[in-house]
Amino acid sequence: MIRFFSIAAAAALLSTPALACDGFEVQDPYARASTPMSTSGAAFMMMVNNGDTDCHVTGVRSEAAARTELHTHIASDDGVMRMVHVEEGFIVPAGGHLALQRGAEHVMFMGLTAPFEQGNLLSVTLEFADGSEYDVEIPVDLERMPEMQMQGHDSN
Ligand SMILES: [Cu+2]
Repeated sequence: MIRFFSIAAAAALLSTPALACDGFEVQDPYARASTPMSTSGAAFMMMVNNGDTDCHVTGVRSEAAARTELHTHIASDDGVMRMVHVEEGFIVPAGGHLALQRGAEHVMFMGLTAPFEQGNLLSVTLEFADGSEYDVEIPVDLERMPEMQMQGHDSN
């Protein structure tokens, strides 16, 4: 029995494409726009790193918009939250995760090629510092409520 399982495990490893950041996965992604007329939108997700090295997400691209960027929110001196492009990218720590959520880190779509409609799937590619990539299909979910810890404030 033990031999059977180890052969199965080896086969599973061989069928996985070689990636430097091979412990990376995206869980529970969704995208939304504020209104049907919006020309921009955002995507949120849990980035999980099951590997033993940090994953450095340096960029993102998609056909869904003219420009797609990694964004976060920062508080300016007067306390107002503003979105900024995070040019250095996101670090997903080894054995850890990074939550992209409303009011914090997110994927930003600017100049939508088509309005976000409920149930649409957006093809998005995440780019890593080592040159590898991760493709994810992100469903548009306009009805999704912000996470509980955001206390109902929708800053997007
Ligand atoms: Cu943004």
